[in-house]
Amino acid sequence: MNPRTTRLVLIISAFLAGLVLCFTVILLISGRGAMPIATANAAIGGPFRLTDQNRKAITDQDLKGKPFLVFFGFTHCPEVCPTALFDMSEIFNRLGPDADKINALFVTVDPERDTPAALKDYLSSFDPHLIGVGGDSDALAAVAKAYRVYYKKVPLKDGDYTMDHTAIVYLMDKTGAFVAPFSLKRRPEESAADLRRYF
Ligand SMILES: [Cu+2]
Repeated sequence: MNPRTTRLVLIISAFLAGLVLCFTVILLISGRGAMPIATANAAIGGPFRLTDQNRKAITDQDLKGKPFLVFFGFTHCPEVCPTALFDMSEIFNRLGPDADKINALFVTVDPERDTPAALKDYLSSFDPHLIGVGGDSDALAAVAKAYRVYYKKVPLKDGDYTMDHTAIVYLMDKTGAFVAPFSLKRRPEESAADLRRYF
């Protein structure tokens, strides 16, 4: 090959190599975008067996047929939990009679202090659709693991303690499958409209 042909061949090969690289990157990106999310969805939630604020057993099977929200927290929480429960109450208020088409669980990560009676008393300040849920430490550990929730007891100076915990509201569909984290940082009307899509 003369130098000119060699140069041309090199340029064409470089172009083709670039094209292949480009397609590979596109495939990788689209693959990356779709698969891990689907895997993550499948990994959040699942069967559980807990007790509600009226000391009645509640399982994932009881929730089938309606979408539900799940939030983990504790009644002694200074700010995050009461704010989230207040926001959820506002959404239920906007849903009106449709609030019966959805469930919302407040799962305590502090079973030591949050007895069913304590949960019931605490939730009386919020919308009655909120279900307070608890269980022994094993049942709690299992449900927290299923929802990828972190919680930890943190001692305070005065001998008291507080709880660190994940503060994500999970939206689950009527089959119990994870949809997405549910944002409370918007107007309650918007949140209510978003929920109606899953009835
Ligand atoms: Cu909290």
